[in-house]
Amino acid sequence: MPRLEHVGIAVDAPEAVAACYREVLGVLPYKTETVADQGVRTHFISAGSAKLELLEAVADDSPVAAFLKKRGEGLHHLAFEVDDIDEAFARLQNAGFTPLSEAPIRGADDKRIFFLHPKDTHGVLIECCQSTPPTLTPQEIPFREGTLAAYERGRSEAPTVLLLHGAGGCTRMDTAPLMRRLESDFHVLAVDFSGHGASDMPDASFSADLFADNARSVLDFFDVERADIFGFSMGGTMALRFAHQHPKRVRRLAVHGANIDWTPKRAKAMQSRFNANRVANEYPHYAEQLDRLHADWRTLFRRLRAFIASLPDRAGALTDMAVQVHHSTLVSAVDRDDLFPLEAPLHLYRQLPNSRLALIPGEQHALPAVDLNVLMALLRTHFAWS
Ligand code: CMX
Repeated sequence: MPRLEHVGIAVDAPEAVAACYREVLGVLPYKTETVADQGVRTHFISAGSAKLELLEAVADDSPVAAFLKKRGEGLHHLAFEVDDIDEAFARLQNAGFTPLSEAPIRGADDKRIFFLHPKDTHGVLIECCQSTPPTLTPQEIPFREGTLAAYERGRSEAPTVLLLHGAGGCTRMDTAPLMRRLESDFHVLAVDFSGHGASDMPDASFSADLFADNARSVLDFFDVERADIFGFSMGGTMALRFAHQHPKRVRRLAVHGANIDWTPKRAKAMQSRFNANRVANEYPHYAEQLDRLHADWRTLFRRLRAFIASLPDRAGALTDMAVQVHHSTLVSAVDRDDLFPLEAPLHLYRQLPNSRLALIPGEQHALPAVDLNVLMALLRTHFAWS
């Protein structure tokens, strides 16, 4: 179902309006962006699950200037996020609505948008929008003999959340959509683990210490003393590892799809996902994506298989570690995960001394398949808890 993404408000003086919402909501705009071809400057304010978009005219002949002249400051449009903007455009046009452009166009905030004529929508201008993947430019961080790729969004004065992706994934594959959703309230950092994405392949073999050290290097580089950490799957285990090693540097934790109870069966199931020849032969589209996103995914897969093979011997040590992580931790998973059984999140939840459990309806382990609205609502509640 489309979700209310933002409310557009036409304003004469953005500073005065921002000061007003500071009183009402307690926050200031987190981002300003000019959409030159529409003659408008946008100022985004976080309002929980949706945003306010203050619209300031930057050209006298712009539609927002005309709107302000005719109606004065006030509600300009409601924007609903849809899953497939082209499908929504065709469907609503066929249903008799009048789109105000010939096709979806570029909007603010890395979105594709279109408007519907208010004559068909009872006088309210309605926008449909779809987020496009953000332009993520990595920053190179020195790490041991090579570099790590790290990503930063949001305001650096806001509380920091560090996002850790899963084995064989990377920021662009796994955690980028979360960066976009969290950037309005948090200073969001993400890193490609060693050997993943745009980070260098390390000389050392893969280990929990190596990946936890990746997390430490990112926080050090951005001068962040303490952060909330979200980790998906292997990233979840690394978040726990980091919190265990550096308890003072972590405020809260959230782990999704993580497993610490490594039986030989679970290790085998995970390893079979990293069979490079099978992926190349049976899933050519996935292989193309891996080619694009990792420097050398075949070597990455080979080294992950070796790392995963070592995990059943470490299951006891991982459980010993978990019982000592006292941070408030949200353990989440999909209820019919196709990789790990329900016992995996339950085990982790029971070992962690200060954890909450959330199950999200779903069948696929992969983070991009999880209902982002549900996961975001859980994360916002968990991380914003004072
Ligand atoms: N509320 C109610 N009615 C509105 C309206 C509004 N905010 N804006 C326009 N209308 C009405 C107009 O009065 C007009 O009515 P009539 O046909 O009866 O005269 C009709 O809708 C069409 O408006 P228009 O300006 O003549 O049509 P255009 O196709 O030239 O432009 C629109 C339509 C909505 C794109 C433009 O008016 C506008 O507001 N542009 C700014 C868009 C904007 O906010 N961009 C920032 C980024 C958006 C984002 O990413 O969220």
